[in-house]
Amino acid sequence: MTTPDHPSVHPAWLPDAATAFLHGRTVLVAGDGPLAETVRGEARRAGATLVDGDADLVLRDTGAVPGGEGFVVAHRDGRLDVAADDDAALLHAWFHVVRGGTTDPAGHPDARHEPAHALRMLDHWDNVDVHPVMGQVERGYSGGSIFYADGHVREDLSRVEQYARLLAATGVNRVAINNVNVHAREARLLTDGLPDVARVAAAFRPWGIRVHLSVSFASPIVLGGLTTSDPLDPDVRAWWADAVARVYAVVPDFGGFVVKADSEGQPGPFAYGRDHADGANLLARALAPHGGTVHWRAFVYNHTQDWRDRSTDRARAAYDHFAPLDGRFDENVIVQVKHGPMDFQTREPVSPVLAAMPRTRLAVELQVTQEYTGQQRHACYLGPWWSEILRFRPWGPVEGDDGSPTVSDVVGGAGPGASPQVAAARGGGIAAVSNVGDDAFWTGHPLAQANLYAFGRLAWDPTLDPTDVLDEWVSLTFASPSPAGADRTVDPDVRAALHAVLDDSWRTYEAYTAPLGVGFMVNPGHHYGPSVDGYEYSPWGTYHFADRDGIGVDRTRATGTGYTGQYPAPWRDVYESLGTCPDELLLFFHHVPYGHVLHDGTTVVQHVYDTHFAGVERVEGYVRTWEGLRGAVDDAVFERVTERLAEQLRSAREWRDQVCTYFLRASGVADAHGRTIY
Ligand code: GCW
Repeated sequence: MTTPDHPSVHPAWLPDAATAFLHGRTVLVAGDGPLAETVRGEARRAGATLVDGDADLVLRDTGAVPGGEGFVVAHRDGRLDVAADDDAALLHAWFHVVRGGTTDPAGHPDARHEPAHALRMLDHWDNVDVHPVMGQVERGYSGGSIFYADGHVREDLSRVEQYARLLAATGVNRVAINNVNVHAREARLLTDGLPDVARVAAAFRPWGIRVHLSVSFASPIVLGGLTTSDPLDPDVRAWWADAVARVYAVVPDFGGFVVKADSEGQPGPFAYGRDHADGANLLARALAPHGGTVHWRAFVYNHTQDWRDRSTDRARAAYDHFAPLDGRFDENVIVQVKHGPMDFQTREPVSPVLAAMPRTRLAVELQVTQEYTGQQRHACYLGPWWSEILRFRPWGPVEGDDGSPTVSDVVGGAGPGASPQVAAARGGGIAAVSNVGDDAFWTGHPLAQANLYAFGRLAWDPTLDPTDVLDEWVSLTFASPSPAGADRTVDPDVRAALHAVLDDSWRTYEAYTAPLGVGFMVNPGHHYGPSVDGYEYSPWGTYHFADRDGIGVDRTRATGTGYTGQYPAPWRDVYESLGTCPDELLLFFHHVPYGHVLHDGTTVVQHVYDTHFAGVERVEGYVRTWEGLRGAVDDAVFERVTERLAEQLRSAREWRDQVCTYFLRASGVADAHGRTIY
């Protein structure tokens, strides 16, 4: 289960068996420069023979679209001939062929492929130092950082090179290498850490990936010795211009900055009576001459709310702060919006900010690291969740597909009313928090690799079926050893078992955790495991308001916080009405009695009992299914997954029992099926 470069590291979706079909094939790579060289290196590594003339596979960099990432697959004389727009496209084309698992032209229909989004970015919440509370990787469940050790960037970056290779194979093209909560040590990556940042950038560069840094808005003070970081102060502007110039001097293809400002204690423009557009544009103007962008996060809310204060609704915050600023952000600012209005819950509505800023480049932010979805101890394949989000139509229709714009269209710069600048820039794309650490399996739970893989693939093409994406991942990761040059195969039992465990695992997780979109109910701080009232009297704005009669948050315009009014039609009305609000979001939008009847005819309280018992039974099924793979998959993978599934089952039972008991005690309503509730 190891890779040649790192004997202790799992090869993830690029084991040698995945490329064995290329062994002995002739490959012509026509193109110059480092990326073409990378492709040649991959061909050699796969055991192909590089030739100058006729070949089984021809990959040509046509240079037809400078900076373009698309490529055309065609057949010429019964062989595969791929014409790539530019050098990065050559690399994408190579991995496209690898995914196909065959050089038989019949396996590769003639087509043009290109990414839906120009920016496909992973954000690392890695700290250089080990943070006393959050550890080295904030919300990291895969060990320490692959970038940093012993207080600085690692000497040996071969692991980062392998990571870059894996990411390139999924289509990711940007990586931010440090936490958005920028502590003192990490702030210095921008100054004395630059030679190290340059080394990391060099590790990613051959794989077509550009590096970004998270920066502190207070940098002029903490690094520059100024007395202010007021965005309108000329000295502050000059400081940023110099700081940025120094970055580009050592990293000429630097991507730009990621900024969390005025959020959860991070410094920002509010201290100077300025707004987020002032703050973002300050950095944007420093970066613009060099071609860099600012990813400015919209995750801004009051995290010191008094739970007694029923007038403040955290869900409203991002829209209230950002929607009025539409049109004020510079062209190289991307406002990065969490997919939901709260915080990466297992189920949330799509953020209304995504439908409210047509004159701003928007990126949607997903969370690959499983903070609220089982922390890589639970198998939870998030592809279906992201697919729902990216395909969601903020302007309707509620059901079906009439070609109306989706979230993916919006962040691709093609939403309704998109300004010419937003359209020309193709929006802000897709970003996600990485789930990778220095763990031997990269992601702690070996099956969590599927989430990383699926993120890249869905960012490239959000119309892909997430189950098909999972199948691709299975085919690569669990490829059977095969004779050199033979088409790739996978043991059908392994394939079937992985689908049985993962296809519906997100819905399973939803079933045994917080019900009907109410969210949270997790242990405060670390966010693992059930605690129904854990956040109920906290300052974080995440409440369920359960009492003896009912539960849920009234976010209607009629009687609640008015949050439903942040959506355009039809959703503002669909969510407003109890009759039309989708069941899975019921408690997000409404406070209802326990006896409220859902669309399927069950009451809320009976639904809670039923889903929690069913969810645990499904996990019991996963355990049995996986046990059937003993000997059929790599032993180390088998053992690690077995251990994680045991914990998932323990935890799912804990969730079931705490949530069911809570609802029984609160409502006094017995389970219609008489199951044991404590
Ligand atoms: O989900 C929350 C996390 C924080 C995180 C924050 C954010 C990096 O609990 O750990 O901080 O979101 O997205 O900024």
